Amino acid sequence: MKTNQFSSSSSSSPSDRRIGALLRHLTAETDADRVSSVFASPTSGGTGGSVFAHLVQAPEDPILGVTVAYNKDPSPIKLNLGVGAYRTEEGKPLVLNVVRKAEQQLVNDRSRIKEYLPIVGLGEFNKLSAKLILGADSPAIRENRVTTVECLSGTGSLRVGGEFLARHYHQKTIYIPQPTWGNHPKIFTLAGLSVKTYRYYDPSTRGLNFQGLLEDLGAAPQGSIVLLHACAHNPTGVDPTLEQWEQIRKLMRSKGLMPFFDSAYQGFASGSLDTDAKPIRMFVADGGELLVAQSYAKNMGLYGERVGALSIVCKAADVAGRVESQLKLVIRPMYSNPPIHGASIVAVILRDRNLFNEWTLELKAMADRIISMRKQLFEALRSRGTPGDWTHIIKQIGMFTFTGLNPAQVAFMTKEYHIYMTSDGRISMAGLSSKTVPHLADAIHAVVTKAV
Ligand code: PLA
Repeated sequence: MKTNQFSSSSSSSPSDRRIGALLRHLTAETDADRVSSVFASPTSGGTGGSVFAHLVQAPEDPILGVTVAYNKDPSPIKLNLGVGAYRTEEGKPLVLNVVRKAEQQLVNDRSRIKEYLPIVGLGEFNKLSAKLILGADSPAIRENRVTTVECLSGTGSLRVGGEFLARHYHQKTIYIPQPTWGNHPKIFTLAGLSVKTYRYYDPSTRGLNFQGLLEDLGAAPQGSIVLLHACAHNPTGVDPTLEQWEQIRKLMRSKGLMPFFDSAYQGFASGSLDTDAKPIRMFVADGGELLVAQSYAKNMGLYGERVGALSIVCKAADVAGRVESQLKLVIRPMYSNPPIHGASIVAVILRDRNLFNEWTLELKAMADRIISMRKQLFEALRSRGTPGDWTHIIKQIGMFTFTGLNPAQVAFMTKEYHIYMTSDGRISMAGLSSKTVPHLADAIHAVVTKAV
């Protein structure tokens, strides 16, 4: 401990000691002084005002706040199409059968303990997660050039990856699509990166602005980081075709742009885990480096277990080892080490061929139900003669439809029909059911014919 220059240490001179004693005398407090200064201190009890009194009420989160408002609504016909959370035809949250089986296995195993995991999480989970996203025959895995760390779902994986890049990558700018998931800019800014956007969605076609995307990435400074949605783009439901992905890959590699994939919906776009991972695997196949954040929230329905992984594909095994050592320095002061339960569920399912196959069937059933909701909603609007071209409802991919409804129209639907959705007009198709489609179609019909 550093000592005050006037404190009486054995090495100080007699004059220093005298000055020290004088200082202590002049600043001496009585017990009564100490008690009264405790009460005068702003953090103590008593009559003083709160040190937080100046705080303004923060707004609710644009996505999770929709659920807060929904929960407060007493209406029996209310419908939550805000957050991207899968619901059954009965409108109930779903725990997958394979997840129940895996949990039962875990509970029955009396040898299981609750010790801390390593900083990088559950080793088997990490290996299996890399295989799931990169492919079992991935050259990068074979050559040991991938490091995977368990993180707190997709969000945590993005945050850890972002902070790692901010500390160790030469370019600090990340380009995110316009629009994108609303949490992206916040995550990356707080991780220490500077956030810019690239054109992605064209409202006039309700499709991809591919030319704008190529122009913006082409104009990005050499080496910039680029956030790419692996599949089922949120909120637009618009994905590049494989041919377009190939062009994006070529352009990015020619400019040394660093791909950072966000894979929050693997299996939810096409119903196939491998098909949905193709864009990532194209980038791995060229031997270049990249990051990928994986989430098991949606595809295994493990939302609240917070289970995900960050993989960094490197050019060589020794680099991957050093990258991992640095990831540990990012994670340790953030949350020390990740939780054990969710990762164990995933590991049980991924390691067992039968459970894995069962999972793919359940996943496909969820994806198919969402696709059937698209068809039903489209048909319902057509049968009502609702003005406008609604084909984007069946063309868009994944959990969401980006309806094109504006904030005023959304507000009307919430007020008059108790339908809750984000103000950008995004609806979670996974929250719909055959029973609720007519109600939603009535609301959309009313709002577009009413000229809100
Ligand atoms: N990336 C994208 C593109 C997402 O849409 C989401 C979740 C995540 C990452 C993070 O998910 P995780 O941390 O739970 O794994 N988006 C949701 C939920 C489904 C949310 O906003 O938190 C959404 O409604 O947009």
